[in-house]
Amino acid sequence: MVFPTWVLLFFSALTGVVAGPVKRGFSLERKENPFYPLDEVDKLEESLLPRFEAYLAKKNVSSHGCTLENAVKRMEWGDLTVPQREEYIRAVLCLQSKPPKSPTDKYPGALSRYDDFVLTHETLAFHLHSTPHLLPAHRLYIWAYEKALRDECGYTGYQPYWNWGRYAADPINSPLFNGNMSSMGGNGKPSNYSGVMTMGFKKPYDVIPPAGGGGCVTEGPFKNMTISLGPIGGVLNDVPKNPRSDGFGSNPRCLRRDVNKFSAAVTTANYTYALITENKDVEKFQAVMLGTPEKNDWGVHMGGHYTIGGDPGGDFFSSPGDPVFWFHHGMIDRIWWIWQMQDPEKRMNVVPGNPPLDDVVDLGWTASNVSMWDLLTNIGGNAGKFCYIYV
Ligand SMILES: *[C@@H]1O[C@H](CO)[C@@H](O)[C@H](O)[C@H]1NC(C)=O
Ligand SMILES: *[C@@H]1O[C@H](CO)[C@@H](O)[C@H](O)[C@H]1NC(C)=O
Ligand SMILES: *[C@@H]1O[C@H](CO)[C@@H](O)[C@H](O)[C@H]1NC(C)=O
Ligand SMILES: *[C@@H]1O[C@H](CO)[C@@H](O)[C@H](O)[C@H]1NC(C)=O
Ligand SMILES: *[C@@H]1O[C@H](CO)[C@@H](O)[C@H](O)[C@H]1NC(C)=O
Ligand SMILES: *[C@@H]1O[C@H](CO)[C@@H](O)[C@H](O)[C@H]1NC(C)=O
Ligand SMILES: [Cu+2]
Repeated sequence: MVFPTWVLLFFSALTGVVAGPVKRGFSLERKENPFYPLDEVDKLEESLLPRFEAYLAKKNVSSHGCTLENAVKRMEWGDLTVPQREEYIRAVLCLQSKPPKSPTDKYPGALSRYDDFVLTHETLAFHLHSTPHLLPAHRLYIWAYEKALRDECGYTGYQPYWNWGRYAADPINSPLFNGNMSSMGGNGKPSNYSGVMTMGFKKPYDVIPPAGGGGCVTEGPFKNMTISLGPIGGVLNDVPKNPRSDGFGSNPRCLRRDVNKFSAAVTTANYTYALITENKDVEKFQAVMLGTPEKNDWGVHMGGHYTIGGDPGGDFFSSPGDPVFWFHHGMIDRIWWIWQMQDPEKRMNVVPGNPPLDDVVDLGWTASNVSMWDLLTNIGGNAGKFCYIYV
């Protein structure tokens, strides 16, 4: 059968079989969100993918099998459908209802499997936050939590993240904090706390000003959540003291928050973009992210924690006790990846502080020990068990 030329052209256009090589770059295939157009960080991420893809193409993936194409997708909370958000919330509540695996005689304050994770962050706080470990240890920590949600509570999705900039102008009315049953819970009730001092910063950053909340969260799926461990660091002055001096005793109390616009203002997309693009070495990137008192700059890490505030969110040791912690550190993990993609040849294998080759990240009962050097890539790290991207 002979077809006229236009039929052949039409057919080839339909199937994509056109003359010459077809370049097929990897794409995130983000769905457009009518409420939140892509910001400059999202666009930067997209624009760096071809570079990262070219870098990965030179690597031998047969030892772990992870590629950009088969990596799972961690999504922004607001890009999940409402049923997907509800499924995630159910899994968190499930983890909070399971018995702990940590030894209860030693840590009577750990009342649930969820608390096991909080306890890890408390007992290993200095190990997890040491200069070389901060980024890789939190990467492992989030992954282990995601795995527990999936393996122990039947969750079928992946850990969502919080793109701070999306909600910075009005965090209380965001899908994350609006207090409805598909949010991560609302603001705290009004309380009389007078603000929280910060160390080393000048006005107006010398204090986290009260933002109208600070009391118990009374709306949303976590309104009945019991906080038990801690406080250890302590932020609000009227949180009952833990019965044990190490903070590992049982101290049942409500989840408190002060969803704070003032703090969120230093997490708009332009701050994150500047952090990622202006700090070429990893020491600088990590330091600026964590805050620079000399420049009176809180940095996005503190900015995000202080947007949640309260108890235990405001306590350095116990902050994972607020279930939004995982979203915040997901975003930290995401921007580390975006920072790496700018120059993958140089940045995929560096951490600050020059740790030894046998350095190990130890999460206690939360995960097996892993070489710190095997935690630096989300594509094939942790012996291939890391295989995810942020979309
Ligand atoms: C890739 O890695 C696998 C497994 O580690 C090894 O058997 C294979 O020889 C490597 N291939 C190349 C081209 O280096
Ligand atoms: C809760 O808030 C989200 C985000 O604004 C919205 O999509 C959802 O429909 C709300 N749910 C209810 C029950 O109002
Ligand atoms: C705040 O303090 C005022 C005056 O001391 C008191 O009347 C009020 O009950 C307090 N409110 C809360 C929520 O503690
Ligand atoms: C909280 O507990 C009360 C009393 O047991 C119950 O009626 C309510 O449904 C619970 N709400 C949530 C969101 O867990
Ligand atoms: C980000 O934008 C805000 C508002 O326009 C501005 O005040 C702030 O200085 C900017 N920050 C950076 C790091 O450019
Ligand atoms: C994990 O690493 C720590 C620190 O290096 C070590 O003390 C501990 O014994 C290791 N645990 C296991 C199970 O290997
Ligand atoms: Cu931490």
